[in-house]
Amino acid sequence: MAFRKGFLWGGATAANQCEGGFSEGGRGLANVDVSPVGSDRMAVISGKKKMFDFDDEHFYPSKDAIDMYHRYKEDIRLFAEMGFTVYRMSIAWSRIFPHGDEKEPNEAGLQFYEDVFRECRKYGIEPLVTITHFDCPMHLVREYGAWRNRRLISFYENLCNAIFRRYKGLVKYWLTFNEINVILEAPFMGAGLCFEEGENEKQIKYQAAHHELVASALATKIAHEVDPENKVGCMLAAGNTYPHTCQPNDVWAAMCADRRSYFFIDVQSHGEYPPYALKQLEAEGIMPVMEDGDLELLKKYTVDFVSFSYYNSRCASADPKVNETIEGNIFASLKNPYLKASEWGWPIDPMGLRITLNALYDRYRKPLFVVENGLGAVDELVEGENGEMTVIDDYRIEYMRDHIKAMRDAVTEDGVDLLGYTMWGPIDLVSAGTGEMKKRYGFIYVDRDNDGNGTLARYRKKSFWWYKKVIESNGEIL
Ligand code: P53
Repeated sequence: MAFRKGFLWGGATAANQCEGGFSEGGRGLANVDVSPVGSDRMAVISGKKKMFDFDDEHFYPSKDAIDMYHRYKEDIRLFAEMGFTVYRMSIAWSRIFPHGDEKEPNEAGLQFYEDVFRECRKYGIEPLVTITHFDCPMHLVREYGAWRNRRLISFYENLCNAIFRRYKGLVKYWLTFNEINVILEAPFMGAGLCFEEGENEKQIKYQAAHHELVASALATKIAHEVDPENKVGCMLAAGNTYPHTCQPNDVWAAMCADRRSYFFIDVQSHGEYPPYALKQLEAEGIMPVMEDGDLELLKKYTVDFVSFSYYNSRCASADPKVNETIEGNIFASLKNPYLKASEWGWPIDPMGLRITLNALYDRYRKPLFVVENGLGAVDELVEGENGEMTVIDDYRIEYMRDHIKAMRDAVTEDGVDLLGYTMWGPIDLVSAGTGEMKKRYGFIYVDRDNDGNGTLARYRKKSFWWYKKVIESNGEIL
């Protein structure tokens, strides 16, 4: 048997990319709502162009997304039909605390997620809950400058207290911050950060990161106090970096690129700032301001497990000429000539998943959880044999099969301790990077386009039936 008994199989979503209902149930506005689809998105999510509210010129796909706020029963039933034993989802902070700084939580928001968790439990699906998946109440952005302000720690603590208490017994697996390292690459999306002319952006990012790291440690503390059964994980946007050549400076460049991301997990898992980070922050004069007790908190409340997303490996060079050819989306990277890429230019590298699993297990020696992986592609809806609409998505099946095989090798041949696998976007949803609907990951097709047209009807793709078998056979039949 390759995967352990009780291995958790499922899919992962994020509130703002699927719920919609952006102003219902007393929900407040969040940074993720005001990020439009289209050419301005990159500038907005990276904090370069301030967009603090909706305007008439842009379309904001997260306002309605795929309307899971109203359709979650139908969608969870479809997940159950595939045999999911876990469903990773996130809580929209501004449903629970619409402004973020209230004393008391919003009952309608708390009730909504209680209903969702009960619906999961009805089918024996374990919820895995991301406390913040890129979202921050807009009021905290405007009034406090979001995570650059230390007061965010106590607002986040209030959120944790409210949800850990309310969902005690319903939820056991928690992730503190989705892709915590994205704060460096897309600071408005990752942490609500915007910058003024002349500010030291890097300093602000690391100060905000320090606040998140302390908040994450506090979340672990509270979670364990409220219920010793709770398991808390960190979450990294992973994908190992390869040197462009075996020239030692390229190897060094790759190592530095990886450390840029590892930094966060080094703190969350080992409980201290790693020596290389201390040296660098000091040398650049951007050491975060810390308060008494911060370092003790970080040391004492490390995570129970390490989770990560894996879409592709990366590639780095020390040669400025070579670096001129870097292609950017969020994680700018050199092209790897040995790998094919998706329609969005993301390299496809199953072996890279095995490498990443091993690198993380060697480094942290804690249980791992693959909480995102998948292929964003253009799908064509056609009429299936039974007369129902479907998508013949063999390309997606191939991507997932190869990645699950690589994961199996890491478990059976390398001895990596793996808790589960939640592929990204089991139902088509709004893309975080581009805001498109056209970039689809799902086993379930949603009838909606980039401009918001469509019936929102759900259709099972070919991969739906494939994944059902994968789960049934615990990863034996691929
Ligand atoms: P989209 C960039 C690189 C790696 C992971 O991404 C990323 C991003 C953001 O684009 O984000 C994660 O939708 C994230 C999800 C996101 C998913 O990857 O741009 O946790 O919210 O949807 C896929 O194709």
